[in-house]
Amino acid sequence: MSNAALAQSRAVELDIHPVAGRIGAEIRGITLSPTLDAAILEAIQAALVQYKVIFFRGQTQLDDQGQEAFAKLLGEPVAHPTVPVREGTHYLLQLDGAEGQRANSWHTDVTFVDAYPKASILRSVVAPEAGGDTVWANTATAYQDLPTPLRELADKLWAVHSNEYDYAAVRPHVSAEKLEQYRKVFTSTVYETEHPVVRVHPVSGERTLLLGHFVKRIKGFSQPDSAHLFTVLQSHVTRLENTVRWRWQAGDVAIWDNRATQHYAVDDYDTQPRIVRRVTLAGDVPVSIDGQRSQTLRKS
Ligand SMILES: O=C(O)CCC(=O)C(=O)O
Ligand SMILES: [Fe+2]
Repeated sequence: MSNAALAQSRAVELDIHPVAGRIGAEIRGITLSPTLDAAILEAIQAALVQYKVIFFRGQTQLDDQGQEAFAKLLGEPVAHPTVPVREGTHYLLQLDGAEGQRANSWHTDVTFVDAYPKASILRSVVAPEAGGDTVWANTATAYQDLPTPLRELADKLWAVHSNEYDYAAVRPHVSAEKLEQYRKVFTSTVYETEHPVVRVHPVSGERTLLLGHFVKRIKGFSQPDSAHLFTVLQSHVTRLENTVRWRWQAGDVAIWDNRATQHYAVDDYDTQPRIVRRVTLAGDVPVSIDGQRSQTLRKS
């Protein structure tokens, strides 16, 4: 759907303030709750597809249960496939900086499974005074901006995504013991899934680049060629022109379209406390531009 059509389909007008030129908008004047009006929800869904990540400040009324109940209004919440949920909740994943849970590596959530989440809803519980921002990248504009020969190559590529990747490389400050503990839990089941590098967005019809740190290799290439190709394409995703950066306050909620973005949590807050909690919503199996569906190759 075009942006104009999306805007027209909105039943109510939201108070929307774009944060960056190509991705991200703050929505003001809304109190997120499990009883939010259907017309407002529809407008939020449309804004999410259009802006790809939307921000709501000051949602301190939400506790864990409130976040889970609100999430149900936007889709079907799903727990992480391997990491246990937070005690007393059904779907919540907590990321605590003090526990070394610092997602400072570009990724799309859970792409090692076929029907990976369509959206994530992240709530800041404790925010550093300064630092600990999160950055999102627009994988649709990244695709659109590729030079034609590279875009034509990307259109044909498939990549294998796995939850068995280089943990040490993305968590350099974590103790060896914590790292091993985390790796064991995260890979208690090992997944490998083949996705098209170019995915057609099921709602907007946009073509998006589907990459991020779960990519293990590009199909049909040697490991070194695979790594080079990945770097070239991934570097287009993370160009600053495609990004938006959010400076958190406790109570902020960010919701992103996980089918059209990657994100990175900046690890510059040292020992300051930082806690965020996430609920993800069930997604559908990606489809390539020629109509082929992603496939899980291994789950063991
Ligand atoms: O800590 C953050 O800001 C983001 C962490 C993350 O990658 C996620 O919640 O999916
Ligand atoms: Fe993430």
